[in-house]
Amino acid sequence: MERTFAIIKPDAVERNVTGKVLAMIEEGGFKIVGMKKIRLSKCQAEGFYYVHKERPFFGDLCAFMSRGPVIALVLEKENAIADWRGLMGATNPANAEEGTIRKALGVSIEENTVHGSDSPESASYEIPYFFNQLELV
Ligand code: IDP
Repeated sequence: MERTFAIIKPDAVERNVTGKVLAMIEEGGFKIVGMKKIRLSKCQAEGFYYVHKERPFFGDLCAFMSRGPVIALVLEKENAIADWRGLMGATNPANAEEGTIRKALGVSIEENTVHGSDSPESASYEIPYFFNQLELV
């Protein structure tokens, strides 16, 4: 079993499609082992996305991620990291395949509905950024 970290981003929470995303997660065979609704400060978003700090969209991305509540999740499954990236779809919803969350619900390359760890190293940073051991069941 492998764990990955996911976020349902502010665009999805604002549009009341949280339940649709959670349904796709469960239908995809993932177990939700941690879940919380929180609102990040700009500073917390910057800490979460520090690997992107040199990219031109970093400021806009952190403003977007802190503009409203998000759902933070830890998902468990065999091959969870790669399978969750597959279910999310391409970063730009315009390029995402049928059946993916970003194809179904994404708005733009920035407001693309979901986040997922891209490697075991990322998951090891991102899971404890949001959850302590007692919150993972
Ligand atoms: P990923 O979320 O598919 O792994 P990354 O390249 O790691 O994509 O980018 C992180 C997040 O930054 C994306 O999910 C998206 O919200 C935002 N982003 C990526 N590229 C752009 C861009 O060109 N313009 C604006 N926002 C972007």
